[in-house]
Amino acid sequence: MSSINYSEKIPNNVDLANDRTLQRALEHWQPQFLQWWGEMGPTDFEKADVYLRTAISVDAQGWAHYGVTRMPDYRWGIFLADAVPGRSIGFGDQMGQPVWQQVPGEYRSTLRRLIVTQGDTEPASVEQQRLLGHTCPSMYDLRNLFQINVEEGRHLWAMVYLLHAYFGRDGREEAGELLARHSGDADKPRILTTFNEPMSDWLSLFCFTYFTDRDGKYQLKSFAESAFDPLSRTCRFMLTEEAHHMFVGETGISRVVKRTLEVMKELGTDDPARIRAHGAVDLQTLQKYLNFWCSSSLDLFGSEISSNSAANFASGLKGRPDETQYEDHVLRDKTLNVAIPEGAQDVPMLNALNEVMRESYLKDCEIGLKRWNRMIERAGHALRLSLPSSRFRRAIGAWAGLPVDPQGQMISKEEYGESLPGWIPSDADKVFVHSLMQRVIEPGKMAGWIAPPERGVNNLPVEYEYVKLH
Ligand code: BYC
Repeated sequence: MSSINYSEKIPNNVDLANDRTLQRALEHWQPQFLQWWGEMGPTDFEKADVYLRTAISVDAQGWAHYGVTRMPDYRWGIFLADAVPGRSIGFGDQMGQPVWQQVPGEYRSTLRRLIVTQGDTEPASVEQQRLLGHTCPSMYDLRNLFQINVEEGRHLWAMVYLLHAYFGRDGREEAGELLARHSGDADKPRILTTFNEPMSDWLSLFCFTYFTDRDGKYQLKSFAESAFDPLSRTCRFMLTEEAHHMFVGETGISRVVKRTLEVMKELGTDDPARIRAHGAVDLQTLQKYLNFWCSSSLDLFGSEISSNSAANFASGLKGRPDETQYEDHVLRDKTLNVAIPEGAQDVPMLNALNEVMRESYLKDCEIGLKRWNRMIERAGHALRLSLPSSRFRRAIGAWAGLPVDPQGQMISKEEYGESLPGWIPSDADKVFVHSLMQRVIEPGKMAGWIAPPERGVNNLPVEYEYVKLH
């Protein structure tokens, strides 16, 4: 087995060089990871030289290095944010006690499951996006896709580090399983539904990075509060990279809206058929993609009423994002009025925390919507993009499988069945969107359905050759 030079090959701040047991475990896992990357990562770009950022430290001023590298040679590092001296548990029944540097036996299997679920999403998203390089709308976008892919790979490393370092043999087995499940696989699918959805066009990628990566932000923020300190520190650092993924989503959709508005102005029409014929995405089609990925991502918060959420909070495993913003961190006496199909119910707050998180997530999602709608309004059009109701098209929780329209109204099953193809991308919509996905790789050039970005990467011009294809 090849040995790894830890100071060069795997940048880290966890003193890997001095932990022989962990080194051996990771030495065993690393070739499996590289094999997985070769088989399931971005297809056909192994030899491309890509301008990528690599995490090299946790220093807020200079945590990343930018340079040209081939993706299989990317240095997937292991970084924990700096320890907070004297950190104590910030919520739940053990509030005020010192945080844990090891996993307490009684929480071992729950914590492992949470870490595995988090870890599972990272390679899943790389698998979902593996073919998109072939249809990139520009070289700038191609580079951003690869940046996201290698960083999701690093986030997998982050979770695998925790499994190897703190969960012994079962942790090592779970780390192996993270590479054995595959997105959309009939026998061994990824754990959460959204991560089994096919992603075969860039409009889906932008919606996914807008909505699904934002769930990532919320889940990582809630782990950043965890009493298990290594998890908290890992997730705090992962959030630094996550911001770029959401940026790709938000600016990607903004650029689509901008281009569509240009075409509408050029043609003097808001007729979707004419906009499509001109090679742009009509806003009605964009709305359907927003409906699809937003509703799918809403499921990722779990059930409205959940005993898991209550137990995870009470035991200190998983807090609320930015826990310090709240006054009550124990929540034993609070209730929340939760709307379920049977009517509104007062639910113990501890059991309603998934819903609390989903609601604040939706508020965060609204920010982009406001921006896009301002662009549409300024261009003089009446249409407004919107988020679907959190009851629409749910597969998890109290509203799962119920016929609810995007405004949140319960309708008949028949009406729902007939209307759904008009609310989410139909087969015909997908065929149309796919027809736009023609690869553009001349530096600085953009596909006709998307406007150029406002600026390039790391102060480089938009026309920079971000990916050198050989
Ligand atoms: N699909 O009490 P419930 C990211 C399961 S994204 C399938 O309702 P709970 C990223 C659940 O596992 C962030 N199954 O919910 C983004 C449970 O199963 P068991 C990922 C689901 O447990 C883009 C049962 O239903 N991180 O990082 O309170 C690119 C009842 O659960 C789903 C995490 O998710 C679903 N949508 O909360 C790359 C954090 N929802 O145990 C990366 C870790 C629920 O009965 N995970 N189920 O067999 C968690 O914190 C929790 O597991 C969940 C669910 C929030 C997902």
